[in-house]
Amino acid sequence: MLGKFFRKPEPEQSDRVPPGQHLAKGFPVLTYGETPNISTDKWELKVWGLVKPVTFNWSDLMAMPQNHFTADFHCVTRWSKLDVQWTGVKVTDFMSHLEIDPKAVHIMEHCYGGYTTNISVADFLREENFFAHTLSGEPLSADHGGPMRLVVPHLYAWKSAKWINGLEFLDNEELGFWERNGYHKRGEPWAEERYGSI
Ligand SMILES: Nc1nc2c(c(=O)[nH]1)N[C@H]1C(S)=C(S)[C@@H](COP(=O)(O)O)O[C@H]1N2
Ligand SMILES: [Mo]
Repeated sequence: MLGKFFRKPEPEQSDRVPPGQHLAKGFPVLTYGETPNISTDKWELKVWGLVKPVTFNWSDLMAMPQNHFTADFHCVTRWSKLDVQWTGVKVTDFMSHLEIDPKAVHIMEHCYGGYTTNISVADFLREENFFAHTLSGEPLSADHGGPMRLVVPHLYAWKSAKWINGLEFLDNEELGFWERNGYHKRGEPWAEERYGSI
């Protein structure tokens, strides 16, 4: 698998590449199904379930503090990309606008196009997670999840929902698309949580 699409990590990078992963050349696109085309003036993010329901639009997100992020990206199909440069809104800043029922312990991420993926509130509420609208200084392209995606650097990238449009707060763990199809409920790359037990 090394060669055209992958390269071996430099020694100083190797402790940042999880077991069983290779560094990708470029930034591959990994999408199941069609790529939705959503303009910023149509884009919305709804929250519902065990939370006070609210709908955010593009200007709501732009009015929140904007930050630059450098994050490593690990796809379960065994490619990783280090130091991806993004701009967007920290999940913790976004969450300060929500009134969450304390019974909420899990979240289903929903996307334009119907993709879903589940995450615990604890994994979601980490300081390093963010909503991204800019990649390497350019507006995030549709194939990488533009206009807005989630990035959860500490889990396999299938948890980083592209074209995100909903967060459903739950009192129990439900499974998203890949999780129902044999992938791990949590997906921690350093523990190689690739596949579920069923
Ligand atoms: N809506 C949606 N989000 C998604 C996916 C998808 O198919 N649909 N693929 C996931 C997977 S498996 C990976 S590895 C990353 C890929 O992001 P990229 O295409 O920007 O590299 O997006 C994740 N988020
Ligand atoms: Mo992936």
